[in-house]
Amino acid sequence: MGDKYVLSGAKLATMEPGTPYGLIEEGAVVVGGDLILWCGAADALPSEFQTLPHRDLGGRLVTPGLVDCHTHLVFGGDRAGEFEMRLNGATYEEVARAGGGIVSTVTATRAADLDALVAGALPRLDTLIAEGLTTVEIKSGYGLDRETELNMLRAARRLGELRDVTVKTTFLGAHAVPAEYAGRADAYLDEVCLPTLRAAHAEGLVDAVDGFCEGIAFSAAQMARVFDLAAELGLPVKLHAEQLSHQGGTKLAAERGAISVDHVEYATEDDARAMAASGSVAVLLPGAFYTIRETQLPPMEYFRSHGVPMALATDCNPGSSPLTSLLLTLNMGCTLFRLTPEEALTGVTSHAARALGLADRGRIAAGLRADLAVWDVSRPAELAYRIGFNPLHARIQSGKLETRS
Ligand code: DI6
Ligand code: FE
Repeated sequence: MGDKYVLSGAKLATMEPGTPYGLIEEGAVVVGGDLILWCGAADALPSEFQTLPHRDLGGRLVTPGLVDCHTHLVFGGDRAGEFEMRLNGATYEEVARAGGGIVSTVTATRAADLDALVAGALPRLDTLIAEGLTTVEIKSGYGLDRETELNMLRAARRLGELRDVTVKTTFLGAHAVPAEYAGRADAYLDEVCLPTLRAAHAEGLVDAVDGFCEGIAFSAAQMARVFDLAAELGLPVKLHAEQLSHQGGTKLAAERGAISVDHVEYATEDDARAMAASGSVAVLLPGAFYTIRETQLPPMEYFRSHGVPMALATDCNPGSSPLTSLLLTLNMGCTLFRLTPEEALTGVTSHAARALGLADRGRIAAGLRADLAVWDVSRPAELAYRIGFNPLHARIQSGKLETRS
C-alpha cells in the first residue's frame, strides 16, 4: 500500500445521492494507497487517522476525478477544411455523402503509424487531464481495416501507459462503411469488422463494443450482428443512436442491455422507457450538437421522468466535436440542454463512470478509488458557470496528488 494521508480543509462534492452534490461543507478525505479509506465531516475524523500527515486544502472544493465516457481521441489528420465547408452551407450529412466526414479521417488515420497516432492524441489527452480528468474512454473506428483498427486500440492502451489516467477502450469498427465497401455494409461487417473484433479481443484490446446506427452508417439489423459477436465474446455494448434521425438503435441497444446509449437527440419517450428498463445511461454530447448546429434537443424530460441516468462527454473527434474540455462540456450541457449544474457534474462523474460500467469511481466514498480533483472555486456550480476558465488546483490519480503548475 502506498502513502496514507488526510485531505483536510476540504469542501466535498461527494456526488452521493440524497443531498445536492452530496455536499459536505467542512470535510476530510483519508487516502490510503489508491483508495479512499474514509470521507466525511472533518470533526468526525476517526482518531486512528488523526495522526496521519494532513494536506490542508484551504477550503477548496474536492470532486471525484472527471470521467470522459465517450471520446474518439485517437485519429490522424484534422477536418478544419470540412469545418469551413459547413460554414459555407453544407450539412453534416451532405459532407459525409460527398466522401468527406468520417471517411476522410479514415484516410489520414490509415496513413499514420502507431507512434504517430499516439503523438497526435497526447496533446488532446493532456488538455483533458489539465482539467481534472482521471478516466477516459477511447474508441477505434477511423481505421475500418484490420491493421488500423488494431493500431488505434494499441495507441489508446499506450496512452494509458504514458499518462497517469485510466483508459477504457471501445471497438467501433461499425463506425462507417469504408470507400472500398461502399454500398456493401454487410460484406464489410463479415469480412472486416467482425473478424477484426475477434482479433482485437484476442489481443486484449477491447473493453466494450460500440457502433454508429444511422442512415449514413449501419442499420439496427446490422448493429444486431455486431452485438451478437460482442455477446459471444462477453463484451459490454453501447451505441451511437438517434443522433441525426430516428433509426431504432436505442431499442436494440436497450434490448441488449447496453451500458450506454449515446447522442439520442431523436430518441422518443418509448426509447427512454426501454433505457430505464435496461439501466442504460443516456450519454449526452453537447459538443456535437453545437458543432453541427443541431436543433433537436435530446428528450431530457423523458430521461428525467423515467429515471434514465444522464452522462455528459466531449465526443472529442475531428469532425462533429473537436472538443477537449470537460469544463466547457459542463457549461454546454447546462446552456444548450438546460441541465442543472448538479445534473451536469453528475454527468461527468458518477453517471459517466456508470456509462463505462465502472462501479469503483465517480463518487467520493470509502472503498472507491482515490481519483479526485481539487478546484479553486467556492461552490460546485462555478465549474459549469464559467466559460474558458480552468480552476483546477490539483488532481489526484490513484491516490497520487499532482498540483497544477
Ligand atoms: N457520431 C459522431 O458525432 C461522430 N461519430 C459518430 O458516430 C462523428 C465522427 C466524425 O465525423 O468523424
Ligand atoms: Fe462519438
